[in-house]
Amino acid sequence: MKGIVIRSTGSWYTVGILKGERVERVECRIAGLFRIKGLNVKNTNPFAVGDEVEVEEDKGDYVITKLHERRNYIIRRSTKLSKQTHIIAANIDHAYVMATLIEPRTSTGFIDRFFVTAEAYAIPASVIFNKKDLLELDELDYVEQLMQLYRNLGYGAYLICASDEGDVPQLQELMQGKINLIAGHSGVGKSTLINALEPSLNLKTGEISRVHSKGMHTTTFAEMHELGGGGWIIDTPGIKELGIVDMEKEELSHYFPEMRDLLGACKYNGCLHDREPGCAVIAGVETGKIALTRYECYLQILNGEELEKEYD
Ligand SMILES: Nc1nc2c(ncn2[C@@H]2O[C@H](COP(=O)(O)OP(=O)(O)OP(=O)(O)O)[C@@H](O)[C@H]2O)c(=O)[nH]1
Ligand SMILES: [Mg+2]
Ligand SMILES: [Zn+2]
Repeated sequence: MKGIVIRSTGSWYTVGILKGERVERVECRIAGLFRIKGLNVKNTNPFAVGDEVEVEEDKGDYVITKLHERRNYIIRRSTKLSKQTHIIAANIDHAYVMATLIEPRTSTGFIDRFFVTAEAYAIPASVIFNKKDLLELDELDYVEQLMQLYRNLGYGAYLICASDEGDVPQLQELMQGKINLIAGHSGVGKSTLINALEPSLNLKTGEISRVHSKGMHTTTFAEMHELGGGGWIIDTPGIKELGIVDMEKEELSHYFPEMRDLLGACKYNGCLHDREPGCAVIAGVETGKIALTRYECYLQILNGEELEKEYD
């Protein structure tokens, strides 16, 4: 039977099997990792939410026996400097990163890294700025500017208050009929938004720590939830960082849409747009065509510990 991984706790997987219009849920174990084709042992989770799998029944037990090829996925380094990787979710139609200016603070670098990761598999992506109600006028201006920047790059950008019913229908419409992923730091309001989209889910939400202004890691497993109007949304546990993986230095600029268009114009083949003379990207930053925050994030990823140093 073919199914889709709806929830993964690490040792048990809930797989949804389509029975006509209905999705039947079965609890599965794995048949023995090394007998399953197509698994990458560097991943901390052999199966991710969204994976399409084959399930067999064995004396009342359900066992996953095969992983179908992934159409795409969002992956990150498990911890800083770790060689292990973690697939956040697979087979996604639209990837949303939720960001907040305060309680907790999300940096533009985090948003940019998320978009780079989505670009690598050409997954349409958007940013949802949440907790609009907490923002002062100058902060609202700043968010508007960021939203304009991201829209100009081809991403969706929304500003909402997840607890305000009026803000939800626009997202409901966008998410209909698709497999949607929502990721972000702990406490930004991912589960709160999903509850607003689908109140019957009644997902657990958590307070923000007064001391650190950060979330308390309330959601602990990624899980896919069915939307009433059709489609799915994948709630994920809050993540601190988004280490970029599976990417070489020369590839990186291809995942910045504003750089992609200029790449042929650099003087040197294999220009990394760092300090090279005649670099069209650096010229683009100087004329303001490329936002400085975006370029700075590019350099951080390029020169950080994240990418394999194949060309050094
Ligand atoms: N003021 C305000 N608070 C919000 C809003 N959205 C969510 N919150 C609050 O933020 C806190 C964290 O919300 P959660 O939905 O648990 O956050 P999360 O992103 O799911 O966090 P993790 O599961 O830990 O990753 C809760 O106390 C929510 O009530 C909002 O738009 N405005
Ligand atoms: Mg949550
Ligand atoms: Zn260049």
